[in-house]
Amino acid sequence: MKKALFAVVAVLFLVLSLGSAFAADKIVLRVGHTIAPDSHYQKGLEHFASLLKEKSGGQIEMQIFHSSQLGSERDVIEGVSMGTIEMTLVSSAPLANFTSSFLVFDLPFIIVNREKAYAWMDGPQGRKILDTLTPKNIIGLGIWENGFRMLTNSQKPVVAPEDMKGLKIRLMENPIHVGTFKTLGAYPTPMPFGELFTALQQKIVDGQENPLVIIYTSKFFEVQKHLALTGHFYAPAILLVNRDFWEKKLSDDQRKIFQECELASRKWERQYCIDMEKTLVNDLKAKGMEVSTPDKAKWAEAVQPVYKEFEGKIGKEIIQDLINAQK
Ligand code: EAX
Repeated sequence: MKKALFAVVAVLFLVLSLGSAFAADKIVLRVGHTIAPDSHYQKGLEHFASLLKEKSGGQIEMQIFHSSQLGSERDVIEGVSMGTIEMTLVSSAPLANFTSSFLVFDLPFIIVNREKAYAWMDGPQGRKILDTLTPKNIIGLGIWENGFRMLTNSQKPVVAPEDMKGLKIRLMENPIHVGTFKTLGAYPTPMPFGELFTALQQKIVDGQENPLVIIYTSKFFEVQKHLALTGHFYAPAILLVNRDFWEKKLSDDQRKIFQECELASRKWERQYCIDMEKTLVNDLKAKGMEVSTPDKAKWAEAVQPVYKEFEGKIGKEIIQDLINAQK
């Protein structure tokens, strides 16, 4: 009897100590983003978190912080670089402050074929661009999607490029975006996303530009009447991880699991964006927005000088390569 009791206690002890050993091994990472809790970023990251949990047998736990809780995009990029945050998903545009290699994506109307552009971003060219972050202590895991950016404003319907003259437009902090809107005769006002809704509400700016999914989930329709389906920039979303976390905290097996889950989630998130877009124009109309469909060819022509202005900084070859890859 005593022996049996001893055996039970011994087994219990073993189970408990193994359990706490596993608990000690458990890896928790925080990921911060600036967009709404029902956005494509949040959904994609939630998908990623649940895959990671499942494939790692519960060893890797990802905690997601939406709505700029961990700071603006500039803040979270710096946080990942310094290791105060493990991961973030951000538009490529604010990365211009850290490396010039992402600038090619900021050129207006450069992305014309989503599928082919995905292949280019997922291939060696995309990898080369992502790897320019390594010296900044950042690992670029993959290129997800924010989306084609559309223009909204509170003043008037926008159809022709000339309609932009004199409008004060909030932009991300990016020299090509600013240059593009200057070329159109607008007043560009760079500002972090977290301040945008209030700025629109208080009419500090007349308008802004973002993908439909953000216009909808951030409720910009409450403070913006006019929506123009310009699709003038394509914003890739870059998944960034702190390099020390990546190289020192994760085992080889865990890194492999991480990469597999990331690839699956990237595809899932891109498809989610494409699916959402199908209904969003109607959803925004139902919320009271008036929608115009500008002639993109005219807009592309109007912003041509931007290519000349920035091609030296970006590199003619890479611009041509991205264009050719979509033919
Ligand atoms: O990365 O700031 C913006 O307008 C972006 O679209 C947003 O931060 C998502």
